[in-house]
Amino acid sequence: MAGAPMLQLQFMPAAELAGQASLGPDGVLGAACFGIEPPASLAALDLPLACVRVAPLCAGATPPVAAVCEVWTTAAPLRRGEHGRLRYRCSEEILFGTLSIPVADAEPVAANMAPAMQRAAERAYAELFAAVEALGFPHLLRVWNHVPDINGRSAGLEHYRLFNIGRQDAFLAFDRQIAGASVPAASALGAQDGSALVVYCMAARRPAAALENPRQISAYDYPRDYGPRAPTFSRANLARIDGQSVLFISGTASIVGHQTQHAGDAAMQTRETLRNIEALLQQAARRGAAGLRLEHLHYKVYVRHAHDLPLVRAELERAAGGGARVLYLQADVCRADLLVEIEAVAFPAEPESPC
Ligand code: 3EB
Repeated sequence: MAGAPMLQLQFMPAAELAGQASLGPDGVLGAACFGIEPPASLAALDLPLACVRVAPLCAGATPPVAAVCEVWTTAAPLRRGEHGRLRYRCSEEILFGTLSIPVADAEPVAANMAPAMQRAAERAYAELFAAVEALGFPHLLRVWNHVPDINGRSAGLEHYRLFNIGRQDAFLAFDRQIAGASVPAASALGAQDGSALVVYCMAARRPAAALENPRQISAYDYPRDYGPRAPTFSRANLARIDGQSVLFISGTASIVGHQTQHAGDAAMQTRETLRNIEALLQQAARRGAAGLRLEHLHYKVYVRHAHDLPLVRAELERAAGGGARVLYLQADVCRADLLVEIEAVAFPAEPESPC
């Protein structure tokens, strides 16, 4: 539709976002910056900006790119604000928000002696739910989670597993479903020597539809082998925002059923991951988002070992073509045997109108 306030996603060097007058910051709904140190000029903008201590992998870039951004823009009128620790911007229909919770001083939500990481996760989600409910955007569509030292352990449990306990407790405390169509899409990755849990999200006034992958057991039904509480996320979410269909594909890995496939082989893990993403595109097609192919997607690719980048990139380019928009990042993935995780966003075409 001509003139519709379309939601868009762009990847760019941080310096470009900091310097690009045409982008706003007025037209920017929100952004995430991936780098060991975001440029001060960016941090100074009055913008909800998730600062994630994850290194970009921009092979061959001269000069080397120190920080890259994921930038969400819309032509819809925006409001901005803060609610507790959540910084946000919102249009009439969608809210982008971010918050950062220092793990060590996370206060318990309930009177409990849980390890700091579990408390931080429960705090983060409790503050997120309180904010989006108060602001009138109660439907969480998509959440990105960056957990410091995600594969490290405290109190005998991996930090990712502690994170899962705290996240699920917050869902339960806010009377939210922990399975089914209202569960948000998500990614959960590590962050380098950071001390804070960084969460950013998209939330909406109206509900969207979660999708699951028939090749995989729903994450919220994982058996206890992966931790005392299952992860609370859906495989994808299909929403309509500001006159635009948006498909959020969660962080996706080389998992079939509930088991990791191809341990130790980054190329084969990438292929299996792309098969899972294709299965999600088929599910989306059955819900009306027809015609989506791998080459149409925007990707973020998290590679555990930077030296696997050429293998991973070759597989993605073989499947999605050399022209796909891709942000490669070096990050730890939530299972120790996973070498790569890929998330994606697509903007399905509108159904043909009869006139
Ligand atoms: C998986 O499929 C891989 O805990 O929010 C992917 C996306 C993964 C989101 C999360 C975890 C999460 O289980 C890991």
